[in-house]
Parts: sequence; structure tokens; C-alpha cells
Amino acid sequence: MNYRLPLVARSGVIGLAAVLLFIMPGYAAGPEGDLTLWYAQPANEKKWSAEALPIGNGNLGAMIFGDVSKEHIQFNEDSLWIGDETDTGAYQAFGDVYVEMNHPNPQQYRRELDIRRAVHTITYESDGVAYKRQYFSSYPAGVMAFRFTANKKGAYTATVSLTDMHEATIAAEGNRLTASKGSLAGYLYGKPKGSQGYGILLDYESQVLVLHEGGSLRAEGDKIKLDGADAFTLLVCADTNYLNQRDKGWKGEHPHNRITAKLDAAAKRKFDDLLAEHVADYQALFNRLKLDVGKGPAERLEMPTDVRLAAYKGNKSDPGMELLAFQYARYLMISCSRPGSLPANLQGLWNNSNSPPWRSDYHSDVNIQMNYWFVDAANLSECFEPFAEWLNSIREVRREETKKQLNRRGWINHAENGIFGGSTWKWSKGDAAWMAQNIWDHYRFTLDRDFAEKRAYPLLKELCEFWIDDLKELPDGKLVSPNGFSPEHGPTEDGVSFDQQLIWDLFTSTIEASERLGVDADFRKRAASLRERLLGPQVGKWGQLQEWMVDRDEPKDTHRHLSHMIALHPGRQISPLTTPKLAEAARVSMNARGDGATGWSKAWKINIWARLHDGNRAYKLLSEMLQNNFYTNLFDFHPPFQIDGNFGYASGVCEMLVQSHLGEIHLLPALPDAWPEGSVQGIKARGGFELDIHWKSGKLTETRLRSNNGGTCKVRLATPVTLTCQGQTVPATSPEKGVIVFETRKGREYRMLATE
Ligand code: FUC
Repeated sequence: MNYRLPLVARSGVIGLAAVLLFIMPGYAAGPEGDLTLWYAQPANEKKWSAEALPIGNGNLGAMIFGDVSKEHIQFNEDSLWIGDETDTGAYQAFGDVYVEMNHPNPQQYRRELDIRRAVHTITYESDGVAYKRQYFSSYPAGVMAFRFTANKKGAYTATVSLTDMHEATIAAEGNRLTASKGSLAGYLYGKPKGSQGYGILLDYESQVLVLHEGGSLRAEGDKIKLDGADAFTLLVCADTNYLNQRDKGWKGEHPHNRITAKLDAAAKRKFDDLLAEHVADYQALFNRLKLDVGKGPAERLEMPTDVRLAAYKGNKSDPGMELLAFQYARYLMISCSRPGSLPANLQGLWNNSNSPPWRSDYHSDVNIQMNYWFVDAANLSECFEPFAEWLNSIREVRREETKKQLNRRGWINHAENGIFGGSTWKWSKGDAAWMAQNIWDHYRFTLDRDFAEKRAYPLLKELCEFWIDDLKELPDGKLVSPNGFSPEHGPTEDGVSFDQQLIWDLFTSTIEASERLGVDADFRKRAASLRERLLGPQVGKWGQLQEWMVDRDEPKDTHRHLSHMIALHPGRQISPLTTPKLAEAARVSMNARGDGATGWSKAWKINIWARLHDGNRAYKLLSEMLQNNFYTNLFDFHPPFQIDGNFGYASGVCEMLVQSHLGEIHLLPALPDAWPEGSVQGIKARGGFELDIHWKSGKLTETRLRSNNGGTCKVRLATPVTLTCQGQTVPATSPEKGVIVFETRKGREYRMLATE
């Protein structure tokens, strides 16, 4: 089928609003146009990762192709896993919904994802009829809804079918399609299906309800047929019996009744009600942060996203595109990680294969950590919960394997991880401490004491126990991790920087946590004395920050992993402000590693350069990512795509605007020349603070800081300011140039107004 690009899109101008208003009132290019991904043609069936568009409600999601005569909705549920307590296994693909209809070559085709509302809309004209589809995945209703309407009665004659990736039986009964009695038995990662499978087998099911208006509906074979319907809605739900509780054998009730109840409840409601509820729920998270780094030329805003991205490659002066990629990461996070779901895996939750690259799992030698770096700063703290809950659920399995294999208390893991605690490939000794860094950092942002008590401290303490048992003393009394491995790089040996830096971070967090909670004073002292004796970061023979205790770094080595930079980012052991010599060594190493890289690595480099306070270098990498590392659906690629790059990019943007890892809030620490004027509203800083920051000509103009918990606030800023609260001057001290310290009261807003 030949999809013609609307003339308006090609010429890129005026008629667009009029045409779109005809087809889809309320969707004309307007101020929100810059937060919409849109295309003038359907996604190519062969380009799933590059062109289909994702929707999701945390655990239930879909990739949508938008073809006119055969709609393809490839759906997932994030607990459909194979694996067990000894093997990672793999995340699986669930199935597809197809809607076939006989619509001849369309005109004025538009497919869009409005990330302000989390609604995917497709509009086209065919044979003089204007058609519209609206899709979303609702967190409150727990179902996905797909509505098909037209401006002419009786326009839909269609066949709806359901497929299942594990040979379930498909049945059509009344207006319901069910895929049931499928089995995950015999599926092994990377192998053809056989008799041998994993030790844990989940039950699963999916259902589709077809609700039609006008015309007729009948079940025929395993499909549902519609004849002359005016409009129809598909409600889709899929689930498994996975439970994140080992003591219950990882299994709860069969999902059949749950799915049926959710669909039946949704079917009783009006589509517009479901939609309004969904949008309100989504916006309660999404609307908390607004970013403005400039819009770019008007003609770029009018371009379809694929055309606009191609234009950006040629000439990057389109900050609106940079902003779109940032907000898209927030959209993706809200869509694949909500309370009650599993954490975002390598593909968020949108995987279409039973043998996906790297198992579409929880890789812990950078990937899962990177997924969650930005969520608190980007004011999405609730989205962090799945990571903490999953980690909590696997602790017991991890302790058992660690005891059995290594005879140590506490635990460590391998780089590949599944949902039942099974972990494979090499031991990656620093990984668990690295995940714990995310956990403690979440506390540092939220100051949620309950979280510190129940989720953070028990984990931190047991991970310390591993290192207390495992650390090795060198002849000079220094302590090193024995037989470590710098992720995917170099030999297995003692004292690799990855381990050393993460043990330092783990001890530091544990000390902080035990102080905050007022517990375990002796244990705290022990952690502090061990931290003192750790072999610290080393500067090597060419001035580089050493990746290993042995000074063997190669200046020409451009390996993608940057594990010896953890102390700088996401850690807090090295900074130009506190350890300038080590920061300089990090800069030398980063220059040697170069700027080229695969998606996630490039995203990390944005963060690292921001922590080195080099905004222009960070921006260079950020714009190169958009130029070279994103597909037209703005997924970050790394075969087939890897969502860590999207999330790492967003983290980089946050690090350029605010840093707060050193016990102070550093405003605009790495603002690039390319964003001379702008604002960010609702960005968070550690210590329970929320900020609105405005700048002009590269200089801070006004900052509003809301204190959610009260307490002392230390702010580093390059511009002199007056400080007021409720119109009154607030007393502040200035311990050094460019730093102010003041007391805050819970719930109050503080205003810093530039005096220059
Ligand atoms: C790490 C990386 C790979 C890939 C994998 C999922 O092992 O080195 O590039 O991202 O995770």
C-alpha cells in the first residue's frame, strides 16, 4: 500500500491546522505540538523497534503499527518470564491483536503519540470517510483500550483476531477472544522449544473484548467479525500468576478471574470516562516537570517526527527535539514502571521475541541502574518503587547462592538477572552495591523514612556483610576486592576500580542510613573504619584515572563501559569541587575514551561530562545521540533497542541543570551555550527540594525552591541573588563565594532573584 505524505507535511506549513481540525478536532499543531511524535505513514511491519509506537501502564503495554487495512497491536505484560532461582531465563513476548478491514488507500494519514496525554491517535481518510483510532493503556483500569470511530455510520466491517506466542488455545465466544491453556514448559532461552524447561512455570492468559456500536458482531472460528459497525472498542488485558514472594513459590492465583473482572468492569464504562481517568492519572505524574530549552524554527515543529529527526541530523538547531527526547523518556518511564509492576527491563516492557537480545532482562553491570538514575530528579519518584520491590524480592535467593558458591554472608550477583532471583553469566561483584546506590539515592531525594527502614537499610547492611567477609588486605594494609571484574573489560583480578568505588559508596550510604535511622552504631563504626582502609582511586602513568589497580589503561582504548567513572557519576567520591586532581584524571580518561559510543554508553558520557561541569561537551554528546543513536520512534538503539539509552539521556539533561549529590544544590552546573535561555519547573534535588529555575543569556535569573521536608539548604550558584520567602528576606550565610546556606521550613517556597 502506498501511503502518501500529506502535502501539508511536505511543504511543512499553513494548511496543516485546517486539515487536522477536519479529521481530529483538538489535535491541530499548537503549543503542545512539540510534545507529540507523529508520522505521515504507518510503521513498517519489519521495523518493530524503529517505527512502531509504545503505550503502557506500567505492566501492560503494546507496540502499535497503525496500518490502515491490518492494524497490528503487539502486546506485552511485564511478568511473562521463563527462568527460575538458578537461571535468569528471559522475558517473553505475549501476543498480538490484529484488526483487518477493507479500507482502500488512505489519504491524510497521521499517526501520533501525544506524550502529554499518553494517547496514541491514528487518523486517515478513505473513500471520503474520516476515520479515527484512539489507543491508551490505563493504570487505574488495568486494561488497554483501542477505539475505532468514523464520521459515517456503518463504516466498519472488520475481523479481530488474537495470537499467542506460546501456543495457547485461542477461542472466540460472544464478543470475547481468549488465549488460554498456553504453557511456558519447554521454553529455554536461546534454544528451540524442547522437553527441558526451567523449574518455575507461570500460568498466563490474555483476553480481548470487542464492543461494537451499530451493525452486527459474531464469533466465527477463533475470530470476531464485525459487519457495518459505526464504531467499536477493543479492551485488552493480559496477565500471569507471578507474585513477587518467594515464600509463596513466586505464584499467586491464576490470572483468568482477574483479567475477566477488569475487562468486564471497563466494558461497563464509557470510553470517554476511561480516557479521562487515564489522562488524569498520567498527567498527575507527567505534568510535574516542565522543561523549556527553546523551540527551534517553526518549520521543524510542523514536520513529522521522522522528517524532523532527519533534519536534526543535518542541522541540529532544534532544541524542541532535544526537549521531546527528554520528555519522551519520562513518558516511557511512566509507561513501564508504576507501583505494582516489575521494573523497566532492557526493553522497558516492549519485547517482541521469546529469545530477546540479552534476555530483555535486568542487566546489573550498568543497565538497570541507568534506567533509574533520572526518576527522582525528573519528579517521578513513584516509578522507582518497582525497582526497590524487585530487588527486595530476590534477596533471599541471592543470599543462598552466595553462601553456597562463595561461602560469604550477604550477597552479590551475576550481570544477568531475572524475576525469580536466578542470575547468570559472570559474577559481577560490584553490581549489587551499585543497585544499592540507586536505592539509597532514592531515599536522599525523598527522605522517606519508611523506605529507609524497610527497603534501604536492610539491603545496605547485608551487602556490607559480604564485603566485610570478602575484602582482602594488601601488604600495605589497604583493603581490596579480590578477584573482581571491571564490567566486560579486562582480566579478573584484585582491586578493580569498579569494585573499590562501589564498596566505598556502599559503606558511605550505610553509614548515612544508620545515622539517619539511629541504629547500629557499632556496625557503622566498623563500616567507617573499613572505608578508611579501602584502596582509593588511583591516577596512572598518563594522568588517567585507573580502571584497575594495575596501571594498564591504554590511551587508545575506547571501550563502551566506563566503570571507573562511577566515583564521579553516578557516585560522589570524585568531583571537581571536592577532589579536583581526581576529577582532572577522570577528564583525561574520558578524553581518551572519546565521544563515539553505543546508545547507553553515550548517554552515560553526557552525565559524566555534566558532572565535570562541561556543559558544551555534555551537549555535544546529547545532540550526537539524537543524530546517530535514536530510531525514528525515538527509541534508543542497541540491538534491537535498549531503553537505558533513553533514560540515561534524560538523566544527562537533569545533571546539566541541577546537581545535588554532594550535599548541596548546584544550579545550572553544566548549562551549554546551545540553551542560552530557558527554564525547568518541577525538577527535584536531594534533601526533599523541588525547584523552578529560569535563566537568560546563560545566567540564572530566578529560582524558586520548595522545601518538602524543611531543613538546611545549601545552594551553589554562579549569580548573586536576593533570597526571600513570602516576601520577607531570609537570613543566609555564605561560607564561600557562590554558595549560600539557609534554613528552610517544610512547605515553604524560597525565591532567589538574580541581582545582576
Ligand atoms: C551490557 C553491555 C551490553 C548490553 C548489555 C545488555 O552488558 O555491555 O552492551 O547493553 O549490557
